[in-house]
Amino acid sequence: MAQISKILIANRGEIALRIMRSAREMNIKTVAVFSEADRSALHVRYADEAICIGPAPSNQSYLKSDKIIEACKLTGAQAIHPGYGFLSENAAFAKEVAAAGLILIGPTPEAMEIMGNKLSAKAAALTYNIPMVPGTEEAITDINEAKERAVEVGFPILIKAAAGGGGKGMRIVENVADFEEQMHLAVSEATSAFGDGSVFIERYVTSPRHIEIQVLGDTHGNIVHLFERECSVQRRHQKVIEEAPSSVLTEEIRQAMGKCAVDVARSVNYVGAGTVEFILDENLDFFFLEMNTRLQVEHPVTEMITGLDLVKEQIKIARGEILSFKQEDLKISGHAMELRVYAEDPLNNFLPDIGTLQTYITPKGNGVRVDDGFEEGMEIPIYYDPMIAKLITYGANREEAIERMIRAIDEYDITGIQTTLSFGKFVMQHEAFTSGNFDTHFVGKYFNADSLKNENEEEAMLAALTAVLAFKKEDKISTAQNNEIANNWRKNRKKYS
Ligand code: MV4
Repeated sequence: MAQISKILIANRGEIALRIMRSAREMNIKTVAVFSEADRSALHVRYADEAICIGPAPSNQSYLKSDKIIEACKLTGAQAIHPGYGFLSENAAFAKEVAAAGLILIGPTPEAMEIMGNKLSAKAAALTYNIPMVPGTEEAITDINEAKERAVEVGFPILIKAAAGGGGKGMRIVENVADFEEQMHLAVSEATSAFGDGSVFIERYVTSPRHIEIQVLGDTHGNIVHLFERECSVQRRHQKVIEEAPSSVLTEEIRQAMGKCAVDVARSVNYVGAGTVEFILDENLDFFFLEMNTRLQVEHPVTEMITGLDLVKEQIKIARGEILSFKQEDLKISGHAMELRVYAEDPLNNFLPDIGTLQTYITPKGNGVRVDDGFEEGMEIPIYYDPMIAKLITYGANREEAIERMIRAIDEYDITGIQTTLSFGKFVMQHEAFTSGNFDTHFVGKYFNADSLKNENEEEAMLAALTAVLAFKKEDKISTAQNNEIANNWRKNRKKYS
């Protein structure tokens, strides 16, 4: 057993705060690291100690492994929690941490290396009978052989970079005539992007759903899965809405997918929290894609339906504890939905919208959780990922989780920057989403800026109407009258616009 009385959180924003809260509940001291741009950040104020590790740019601060390890030695932190992003899946960092005699709250460097390369991930998974998309299991070395295999597999196919991931380094090839040119482009792209030109091919599953399984492994060989999350509502490979459980999985598919996820984890003796990614086709057949060796952004929806605190589980595993539950002890209860709130303008192609939070009031009440790292008056720094919060709602069933999400979005009051809240409401109210009949093409298929313009116009007009009525102090009107006026406006809105 390892004694961990102080943890350094090598991250920032909402995830740093979220990790610190669990540590505090375990009476573990926390150390924040921060860049000069984050000097007044909430995670710095919340931690028991805080160390500035450099200038704003990530490669001069949050990615500086030597500074992070130095901060541990300076404060006496025995362990590091990397969060997600930054160094969380960096095997070299994991090795440096071990060499410094410190504990990384995460998997082994070996597991990170194997799963960080899509071909070695597939090779590991092949030691178990894991369903994979037909294609090649080795890097392409002979273009004519590859072309033959592509014809066998059937177009359209995907050319994927072995060192890629999360959608980076993927090319769709519609027919054999385009194959050679696309292959050369894919290899040169992978070489320049990842320093590794290895590519492989797979049949392109054209309208998949993106389903991932959370796994937990301890240092005694116990591995369990904590059911699935559905992450199909994505924009250019950036997840925007995640939910647990999925609206389409049957109990049978859930068990089969869960077993595959545990087998993939076992193939690398996985320790800690990890996520095994699958795609599900229209026939509800699923295929292994890749494994993420970190705690993911969307882990809260799994926490809500299982009642577990995944960060506490990670810390217990890092201390050498045995998982306190077996697979049969784990059950799904209720339904959880997460909306990532980005400082991006959905009316301007989701471009980052930097600025100051003039107003920042979070929704509250039954079944609402907000994981965020900002408060009113703070500036959104330009240096980092523009996600400012995760809005999570929980209900007895999917309908209630959706209703709560809509109510919470309406209550969330942010001014000074544009956010993806209105986009989230659009999704929650769209029939394809509410019916569960959607896939990874949802955003491309159903969303455009006009979808929000009407909504925004209506809200602006209602705000103006309400202001006029409120201004005419002598007209004491009831809510019912106000609603009637608003409804009339809605019905006759063409006269106003
Ligand atoms: C695929 C696929 C369809 N067919 N592989 C996306 C990132 C990484 N997790 C792997 N991904 C996919 N791999 C085959 N053979 C569909 C996805 C995919 C996706 C692809 C394009 C646009 C959005 C997507 C969202 C999730 C998954």
